[in-house]
Parts: sequence; structure tokens; C-alpha cells
Amino acid sequence: MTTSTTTDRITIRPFDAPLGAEVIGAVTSDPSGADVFAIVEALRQHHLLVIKEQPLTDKRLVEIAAWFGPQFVAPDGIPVLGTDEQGAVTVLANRHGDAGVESKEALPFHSDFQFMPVPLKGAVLHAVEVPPVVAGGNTSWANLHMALDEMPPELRARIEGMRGIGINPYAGGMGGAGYTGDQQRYTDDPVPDFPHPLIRTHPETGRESLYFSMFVWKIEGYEDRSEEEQALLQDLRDHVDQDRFYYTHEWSVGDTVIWDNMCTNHKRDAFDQAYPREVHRVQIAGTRPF
Ligand SMILES: O=C(O)CCC(=O)C(=O)O
Ligand SMILES: [Fe+2]
Repeated sequence: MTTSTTTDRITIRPFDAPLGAEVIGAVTSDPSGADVFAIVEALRQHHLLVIKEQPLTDKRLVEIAAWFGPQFVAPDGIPVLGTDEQGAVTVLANRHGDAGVESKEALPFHSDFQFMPVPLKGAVLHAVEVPPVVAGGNTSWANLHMALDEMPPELRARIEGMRGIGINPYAGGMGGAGYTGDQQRYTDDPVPDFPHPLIRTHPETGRESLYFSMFVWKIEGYEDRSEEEQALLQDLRDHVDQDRFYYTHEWSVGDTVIWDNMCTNHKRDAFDQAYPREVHRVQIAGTRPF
């Protein structure tokens, strides 16, 4: 899509990519109702929005996230990304001794909180400090409508009507491969499975998308760890993680990315730990996938 939308103060310019658009104009000050409407509508159309190089306070970040829906803050004790100390904004930082959550390894492609009964509608990330682009740390998002549209029919037939089970990396039951550490809200207790459809319908647009990521490790109805199940999981991984579905963001300080977590996956490259990286994150509550 190449046409831009313009209101009094902002322009939405679609990327030349499978998803995403830039919001051009000042969002640090107060946009009009019409501007906000256009921005919300743009997320529906483009699945990912980027606001470039406008440093925001945490307060403003929370206000911007609220344009898209109520905020999700995990209740204490729920094993998700974050610590019990933080509130509305989750700080992801690679420095030790901070209030932040350590975040330095490459993150494989995933949809946030796919392991929860009600995963996120979306999330907002704001770059406070980032390494130079040559040092890594790019984040990429994939369009899962496209991944479904371009799925070989025989693969689609194998998942039609089926449900996947997401693993919670912050809880027990992963054979020790969980995300532990002082700054993660980890529990050794196993958590229940919450299966979700592998093909889901977007609750706002009615469009179907694939709903599959590295977090999905079991498929309902298959004998656990059977060869057949493993083969299907591998075929889905190979399909969904193709470069042609992705937009890659090279971060600058002050960038804000808002994504629709219902129809996208994302992943982040590793980066040179000589550089500090700090991104602030706000989560938008979702509804049960169907
Ligand atoms: O650090 C990043 O760029 C992405 C982290 C991530 O996966 C998230 O905030 O959901
Ligand atoms: Fe994520």
C-alpha cells in the first residue's frame, strides 16, 4: 500500500514492506480527535506504526498506548515478562542492578503472551537508549495475515480447526530452559495449558491470520512429542519465519513502535553488550482469540 493519509497535523505513510507505516507529525503534544482516530485506524490497516525520533516521557507513552485500548498490567505473581516492582511501564535494559529486565540474547519470533488465556492486543515500545545499528539489536515484525494467505494449501489443511498450546518461558515445565534470573518474574510451578486456534480471526477487521510462533510447542490432538506433531511444528516454523513476511526496524533514540500483537510475530537480534540498550514497554489488553 503506498497512499498516505493526512489529517490537519499528521500523515500516515505506509512502508514499502509487508506491514507497517510511519506516523509523521508531533504526537508529543496533543493531537486532535481526528488525528487519533486516523492513527488507530492506521494500526488496523498496517498492523505496525512507527513514530520516529520523538523522545517521550513514560506518562506520555502510557497516554499514547491508551488510544488503542485499556492497558494490561499483569497481576503480582503471574509469570510474565517484568518484575513485581514495576507498574505501567516495563523497562527492558541490559544493565545489571537496574529496575529493568535483562534483555540481551536474540529473541526468537513470537507473539507476546501467547501462553496466556487472554494474550495482548498489542504493545508499545519506546527507545530510550539503543546501540548503533552496526552493533545489532534490530527488531523485526512479520505479517501473519500474509503468512496465512501465502501458506501452501496442504499445510493449511493440516491446521484447519486445530489449536496450538503456547509455552510460558517464565514458568516451570520447560526442562530448565525457562527465562530465570533475578529480574524475571519466574516461577518453578507448572502453569496450565491455554490452547488457542492456529488460525484466528481478527476481532476488529474480521480477517483471518496464522497464529503461530516459537512459543507454540504442542498441538492439541497429537500424541505429545510424536513424530507427526514435531514435523507439523517444524513445517509451521519454516513457513512463518520467512524474510518476505517481515519489516525490520533499525532503532534510533526516541523511536516508538506500536504493534498489533494479534496478527504479527516479532523477533529481536542479539547485540553487542558493550552498548547499553533500554526500551520502555506498555502493554494493551486483548480479548480471547477465536
Ligand atoms: O527488545 C525488543 O526490541 C523487543 C522485545 C520484545 O519482544 C517485546 O518487548 O515484546
Ligand atoms: Fe515480545
